[in-house]
Amino acid sequence: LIISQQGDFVWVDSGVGVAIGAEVTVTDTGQLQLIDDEGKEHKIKKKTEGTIRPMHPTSVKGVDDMIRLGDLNEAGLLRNLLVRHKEGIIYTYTGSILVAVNPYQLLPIYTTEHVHMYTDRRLGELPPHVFSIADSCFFNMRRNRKNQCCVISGESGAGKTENTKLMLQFLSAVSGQHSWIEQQILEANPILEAFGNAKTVRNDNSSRFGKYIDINFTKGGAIEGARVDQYLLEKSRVCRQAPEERNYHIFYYMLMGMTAEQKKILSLGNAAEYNYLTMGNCTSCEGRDDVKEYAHFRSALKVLMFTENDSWEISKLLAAILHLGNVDFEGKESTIQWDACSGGLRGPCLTVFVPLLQVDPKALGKSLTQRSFMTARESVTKALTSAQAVDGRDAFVKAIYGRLFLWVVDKINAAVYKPPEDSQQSIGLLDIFGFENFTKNSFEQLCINFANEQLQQFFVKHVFKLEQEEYARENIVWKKIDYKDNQCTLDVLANKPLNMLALIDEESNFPKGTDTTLLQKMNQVHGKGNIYIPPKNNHETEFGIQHFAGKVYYDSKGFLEKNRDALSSDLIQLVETSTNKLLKQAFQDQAPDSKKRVPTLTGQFRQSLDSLMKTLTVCQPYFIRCIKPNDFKKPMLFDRELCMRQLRYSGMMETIRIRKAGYPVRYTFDEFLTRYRVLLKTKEKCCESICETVLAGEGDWKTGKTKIFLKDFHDTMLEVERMKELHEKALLIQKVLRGYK
Ligand code: AOV
Ligand code: MG
Repeated sequence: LIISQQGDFVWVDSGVGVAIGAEVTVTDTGQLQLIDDEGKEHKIKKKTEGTIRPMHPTSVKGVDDMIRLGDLNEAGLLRNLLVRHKEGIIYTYTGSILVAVNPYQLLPIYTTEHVHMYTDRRLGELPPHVFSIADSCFFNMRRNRKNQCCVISGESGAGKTENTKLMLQFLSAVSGQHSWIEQQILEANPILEAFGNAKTVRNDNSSRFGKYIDINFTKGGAIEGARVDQYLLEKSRVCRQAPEERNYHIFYYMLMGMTAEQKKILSLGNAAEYNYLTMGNCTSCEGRDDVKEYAHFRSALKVLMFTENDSWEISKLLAAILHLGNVDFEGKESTIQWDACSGGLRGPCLTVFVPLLQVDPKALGKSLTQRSFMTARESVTKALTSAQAVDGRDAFVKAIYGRLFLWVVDKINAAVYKPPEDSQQSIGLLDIFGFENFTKNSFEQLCINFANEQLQQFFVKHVFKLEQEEYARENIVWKKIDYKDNQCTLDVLANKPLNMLALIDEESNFPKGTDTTLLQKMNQVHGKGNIYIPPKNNHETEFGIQHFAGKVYYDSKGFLEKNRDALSSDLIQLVETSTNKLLKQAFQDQAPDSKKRVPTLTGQFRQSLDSLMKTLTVCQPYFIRCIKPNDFKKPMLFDRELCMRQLRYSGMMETIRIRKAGYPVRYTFDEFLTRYRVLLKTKEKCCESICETVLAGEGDWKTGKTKIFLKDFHDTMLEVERMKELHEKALLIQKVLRGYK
């Protein structure tokens, strides 16, 4: 019998999914019974015995590095995170890959003492921590003279943005100067988040854009500057929000935080009065103090060199957006009630826009309600229907907000980016919007999930493909490890001829193209494969895609319009006539008569993702895999099924296997000797000898044709020994020098 005594731990088949851990206890009547990890009792009967298995000691309390798990299976992996989460330990390694479970509470593990503790210590010397990854990036950048990047992934709400900020906090602390530039880099975040983050049902502070922050260091390891790249802000949110979601934080900050006087000048009231802020029926966000955040936002603007005037100009445009959202179009042929200003019953009077957009109110009214176009001979105008006018207005608002966001990012870069002087190296942090699957998904979700597919492929390539290819090249004896490759999904989305994104673009450029014709083409080209899931019948507008992280259904309605992202030439011309400098500056490149075809959104997005992938490929990558423990944003709640799903699709099981069997650290013989010559105790100058002396009996390492292959902890051992050796030598030299005096 496996169960012998009280206090033993076992695995019990839980019926659904993976086995659950359980402890042997004694009932009042003296019988042995099992209490599983979720507190459920299991009677021990003869017939259940077959479903009970002993637990390896490493799984009882859990381990820092999953590679050390004795029960190397899904149950073991899941329980390891669970028991650690119960004790408030959120970080766990898989070799040098960090798994971070969102604690949904403030933990006392990010203090200055922790920064000091983790500074200049090798990975694995101390308990797993995001600071340790940051320190490793910093150390490796300097040791290997190679740019580093850290790819932080996980679904919406898993903790990517928080961990990115913690990496930044650590890097700016170890770079050591506590200078202006470090403060500027840190303070760029509250500005970016004010404009680019919002409350969604998944995350109260959800990033609605992707960002890559590249931090540049001098040779001496001091921060010299940084650059922020942004990816595809979700502009539709400015005009529409799903139930229980908010618009971008900045609007609520502003309405709560501005003085009554300022608001009066901008004719602003409370959030509840604006159509654009109330679609989700949610104007406040629990746990967010919009007044305080506004104060922080304002002080951050100062740090990033935005003038008082800049800040006021921004407020003017934001106010204009809110007022535009309240403009009412009447009748079949739209008209704006010119003089319906009384009491603001029917939306704002157009004169409210005069000080904000600095345009002629009549011209504004016209460009919102009419469209002009060229016939063969002359230019004619045609009245828009109310519905068309609403669409045109929303497109205008999205363009203003989108361009304002880009202008803000440019302005931040102007403050923090310094062209390299002292030949420099960099650490890049990638924090994009996480994988999303809502009840209704649209074009934005397709773009977001496409970006996540790309990142997953980058991970797969690095951790599985390149790794095993190199073993083969170097004649290392190796048994191939299988892994889930999402390349097929990426091919259907973006690589094959007539891939989905190409079809969306083609249809967008085709004047007669509609969402229906797009759907037909996608069915035709991809309907037979197993990645694209066509609609059930001809009336359905939803199609599905089998993503690495699960099936997602997208509503094709609105795809083309969102992708075209077009603005009527009337509104562009209106902007030309404006005397608002910021507005004009933001729209600078949008010449109305430019013959060049404006790139579509997917076009732009693909291009920027491609260039991101190129950047990442030449860096030495680190990975942080964030896990969301429950759907309720609650501390101390670990939903086993939800976590298992995330571990599965992120390929964690296979990752542990390859990291355990493989040799993720490698040096050419030359590099190895240069660095570890100090450890050479014998005369023969070869790497093997160093390894034999320093790593004696500690797991296996391999010598290839040109390189030496090590486990992550070998690297740590070598570095620790090297430090010791150098330290002793330094002491010796000091002694000798003192002797001379
Ligand atoms: P995300 O970036 O991964 O989602 P966030 O980093 O915004 O997720 O985390 C969501 C929320 O979880 C935060 O606002 C915090 O309240 C909490 N949280 C996450 N990590 C920690 C931590 N280490 N300590 C304390 N609280 C934490 V999205 O941007 O939606 O994909 O698009
Ligand atoms: Mg985020």
